Amino acid sequence: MKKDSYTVAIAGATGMVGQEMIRILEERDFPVKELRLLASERSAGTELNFRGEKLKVGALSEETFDGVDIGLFSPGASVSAVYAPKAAEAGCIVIDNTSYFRMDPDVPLVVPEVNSHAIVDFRKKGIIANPNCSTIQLVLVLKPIHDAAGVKRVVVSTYQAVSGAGKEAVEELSQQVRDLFNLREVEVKVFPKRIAFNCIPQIDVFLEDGYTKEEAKMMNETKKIMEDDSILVSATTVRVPVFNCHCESVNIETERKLTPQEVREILSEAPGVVVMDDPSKGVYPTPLDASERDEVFVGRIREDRTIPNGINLWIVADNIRKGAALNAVQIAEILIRDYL
Ligand code: NAP
Ligand code: 3JM
Repeated sequence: MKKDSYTVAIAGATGMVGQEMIRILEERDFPVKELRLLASERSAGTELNFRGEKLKVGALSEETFDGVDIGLFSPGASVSAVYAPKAAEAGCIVIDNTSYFRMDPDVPLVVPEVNSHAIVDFRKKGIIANPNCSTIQLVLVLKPIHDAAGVKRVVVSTYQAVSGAGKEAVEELSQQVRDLFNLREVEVKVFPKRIAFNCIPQIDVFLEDGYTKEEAKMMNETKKIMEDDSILVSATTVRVPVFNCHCESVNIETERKLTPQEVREILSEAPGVVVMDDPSKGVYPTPLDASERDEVFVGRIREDRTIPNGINLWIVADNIRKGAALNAVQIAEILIRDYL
């Protein structure tokens, strides 16, 4: 059903990810015929801007997806679990940002620069999953290294921004900082501990094996996207008091040796990746460099001298953009270009 323009719904439109989706659809001139904005009952009736027009937000609970071509979902995992299949049933192709469907073998898990060919499997359930933000920026860098030298093992530690935990989490960091500077009592609601001037080695819930669910997502999703279960991945995920952009310190062991210069060359050709690596001039990426940018930035590329074929590097990306909303819209662009 090739069309000139499409009816698009955003479920979770008032959230951090949903609002970025609205901006990205507009910025990239996605062929939208009609945009339906949906959230919970709480924000039904509020208005958001799209292409200079005010659009009213509706309640997802009452929504039918008849006539909707593409649904961009980020209303939380338990809500997607219920509404994504309903939407798909009505003929809407769902691109879901939550963790709920990611490991379903009948749902493709897609990062366009890495495995866009997997999109075809949307035909199985009408759902395409968008990976976790920390996974997306990792695989964009791992894939070209894997193609060049075979990745055997990855040890990754993350430094994740509060924006990844939603709008209330962003407000919690601001409020705690204001309260601390005004000698007021600090309230802890969203995060398990105070986040202002702190680091929390817990993202999402703990599993029985001592890992967190966020760590499990990174380890499992990386193998699925790279289509290689032999890659060993060990992750530690940490929330830090940064507003936007996730950072990752990554140790990579490869089958064949690569020098840091070869890695720089490989990554400078990689789609969606920018090498920012000149330590003698103080050049390396930080969250302030990557915020509101589409690309994934890499620096601090150096040899791990403790093993024969090891590389250490540092990855930074805008977790709300490439880590969520942009990746979803890129999937939608390929969907309409190649499959509809
Ligand atoms: P957020 O800022 O807290 O926004 C949550 C959104 O979901 C709001 O629009 C909210 O509407 C809506 N919502 C909540 N409960 C709902 C319900 N029962 N029915 C309909 N809508 C409901 O969170 P966010 O940062 O945008 O993230 C939203 C979700 O996206 C996360 O839970 C996660 O699953 C996913 N996510 C994915 C990535 C990724 O890596 N791909 C990154 C971040 C988040 P109201 O305004 O009405 O409350
Ligand atoms: C990022 O409703 C929920 O439990 C959502 C929790 C969540 C997720 C998730 O599991 O979908 C918050 C922030 C993610 C994610 O991308 O995995």
